[in-house]
Amino acid sequence: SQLHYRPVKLYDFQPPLEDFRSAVLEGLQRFPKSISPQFLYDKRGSELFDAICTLPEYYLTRTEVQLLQDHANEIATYLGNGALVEFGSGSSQKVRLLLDAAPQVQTYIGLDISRQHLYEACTALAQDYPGLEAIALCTDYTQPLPIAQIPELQNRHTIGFFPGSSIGNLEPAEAVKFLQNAAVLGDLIIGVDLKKPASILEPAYDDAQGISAAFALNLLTRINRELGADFDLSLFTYRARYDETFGRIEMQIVSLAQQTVHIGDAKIRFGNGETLRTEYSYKYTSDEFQMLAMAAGFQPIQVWTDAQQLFNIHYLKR
Ligand code: AVI
Repeated sequence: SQLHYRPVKLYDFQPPLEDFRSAVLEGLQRFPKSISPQFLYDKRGSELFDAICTLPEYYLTRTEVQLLQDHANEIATYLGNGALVEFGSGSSQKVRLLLDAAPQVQTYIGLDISRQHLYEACTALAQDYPGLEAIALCTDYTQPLPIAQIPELQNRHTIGFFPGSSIGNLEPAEAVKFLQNAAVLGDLIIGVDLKKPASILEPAYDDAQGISAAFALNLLTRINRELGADFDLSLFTYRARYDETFGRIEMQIVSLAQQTVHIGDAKIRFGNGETLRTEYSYKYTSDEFQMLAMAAGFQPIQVWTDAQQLFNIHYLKR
């Protein structure tokens, strides 16, 4: 059959399995235990995250999508004909709202750690936008970008797009580092979840259907499968709490017993009630986030907010 779209080019800088093993062992030997949220996104994890985005309690996605819809034309005027670079592109759904409003954009580069999910999403995008050059860049976006190895990123006008408030999963110092890396490319359109009462935030991260819990606990399933571990999923539970002092949700897996888990040759002990942090999700007021952006060398020039003051989209000029 005839190809009706340009094939997607894949640049694969996916970190090796060894990095997963050492990160898991290192994180489980720490106190308190913690593992970086990037490892939540295996195939199943990416699917569960997509399910979270449609939950009634998880207001973030629908609010941001509405903001993008309401302001697409204005945002498009900022885009010009630059290449769009999306950080943590996942299913590449939100960027469609920008592409619809900015048909002059000819190149899309999706950046994500989850290779298969990324490639499928970029292919679907290429099929739906036949004129578009879609490029899949599998990499850890918290690290400096391998720009020297990607001709499509060199000597051209690019605009970053970082929706979903994923910046909130980085600690503030890491967030500044990320922003400094992103500024190497150009301006940035970034979604940021606002501070709000715990009564709204906590259900968003611990929903009635238990999808948020399944998303976190899937990390243990992944460790069992990929690293040959023996986590007993019935002996762990999930918890999400808003810490107002730090302005962050803390997501944890909690051990329901004193127990020892094996990962290959390593033995990891858990006390009864001991926690393993899977994620922080920092929340920022508009002013707080703009300070952070300025610390990274950006100049905040526009911010869009919904009527309920739930979510911000910032336009940052480099
Ligand atoms: C991807 N990131 C912005 C989500 C958040 O809201 O912090 C991750 C998430 N984890 C559980 N629910 C959502």
